[in-house]
Amino acid sequence: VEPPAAAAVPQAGRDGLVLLSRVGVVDPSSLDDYRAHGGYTALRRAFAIGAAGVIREVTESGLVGRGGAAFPTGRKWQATASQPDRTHYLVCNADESEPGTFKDRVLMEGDPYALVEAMTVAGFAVGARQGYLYLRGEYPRALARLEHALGQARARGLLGDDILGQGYSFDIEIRRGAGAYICGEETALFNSIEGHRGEPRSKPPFPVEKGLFGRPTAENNVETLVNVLPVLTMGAQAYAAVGTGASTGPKLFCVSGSVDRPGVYELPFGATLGELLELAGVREGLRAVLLGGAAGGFVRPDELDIPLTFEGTREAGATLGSGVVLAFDGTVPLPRLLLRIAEFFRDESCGQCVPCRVGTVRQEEALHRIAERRGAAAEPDIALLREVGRTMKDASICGLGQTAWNAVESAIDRLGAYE
Ligand code: L3W
Ligand code: SF4
Repeated sequence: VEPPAAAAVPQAGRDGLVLLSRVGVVDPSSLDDYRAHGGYTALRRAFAIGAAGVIREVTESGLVGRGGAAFPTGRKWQATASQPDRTHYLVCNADESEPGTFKDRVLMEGDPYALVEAMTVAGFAVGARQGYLYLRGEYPRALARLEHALGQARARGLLGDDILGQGYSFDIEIRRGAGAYICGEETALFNSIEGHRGEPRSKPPFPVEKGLFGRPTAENNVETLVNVLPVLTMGAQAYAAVGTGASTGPKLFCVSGSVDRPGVYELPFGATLGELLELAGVREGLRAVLLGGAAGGFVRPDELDIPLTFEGTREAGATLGSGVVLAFDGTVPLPRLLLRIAEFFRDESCGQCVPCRVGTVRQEEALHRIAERRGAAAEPDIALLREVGRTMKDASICGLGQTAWNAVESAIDRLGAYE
């Protein structure tokens, strides 16, 4: 399903928008227009305060990763920058593939120069001369706009040797994914760039120490990188004043399903799930909300006061993930939906480790059996699902296997899916 074009993204109003402030306003093909809307102010500030100054600001801003795991960005950059190896890399993870996620697409299509500028700032901070942008293969419009932006930036001395005469050289290469969800896992992505099978590596060592081509690498999600621009232009303190103490700054949410106005919404961390759904025009008869995508979990309609923060969702036993909010009304058959999620994980498992390769198959088989029996005598299969789910969570190598049972578990425990 095509997500809405950038210009058509419904928003609560432009006032107060930070990450989406230029989307639908700026001409995404024009570097001059980008500059006229505040572009390249952050890079100039980065050069003025130096790499250590940038890392200090990012650390003090409280910015954490927006790909789902919420790791502190300043800590990741500091750890990469401080590695003795002389070659460092910066990688942007733009392989946006979590079902229900389309925020990075909107940013890349609507404001491509922002990502180019943010990657340049990040490369400068971590001491990289080369950056890679790993782009989801199914995003041709983002590809065209980013390629054009890279060409313009090179032609105007904003990429390449001696950027802005500051003695820093950096360039960005785009690599396209080929449709595998697992290549969004950070180390599978390295393998893919290196020309190997897209299989995750065991961690540690973490990428900050041994990443792309075995070198220290900072890998960040698109939205995380774009947040660095307001951190530098607003200053760390002003940025940290947005949101809550533990989840600072603005956040993009991808709202879809049984709502009248699906799209990407920007809100400060701390708004409730109910407030967000209200903005999107939630329909009558809401049955469940899938929060965090297929790797996340379901919440009930009586839980809409959950604050949309990392700590708030954790306390509620849910997960914010990358910001997916999928609403389902009573017309959606829950067993069929769970089967679709299970099929997805079985299909996308890379097959490298047994708990996930076998577990995702067993999970799907059990859900099929339950669906065929239409609820009768589901207990033995639910017990099997729990055992398989626990094994996948505890023993899988990467996040795919570790989260493949989350949605099914929450549907059973929170929604009473098979009662
Ligand atoms: C240095 C340490 N670095 C951790 C780094 C690590 C990585 C980041 C997070 O993602 C999430 C899941 C779902 N020294 C470190 C360190 N790091 N300890 O921090 O690491 P980790 O391992 O906690 O998580 P992860 O495997 O990178 C798991 C989400 O990803 N997910 C899918 C997301 C899909 C999208 C999308 O389509 N755009 O984001 C599936 O599981 O929410 O929480 O960089 O190296 N000691
Ligand atoms: Fe591959 Fe699944 Fe193991 Fe991850 S958990 S390495 S996707 S088999």
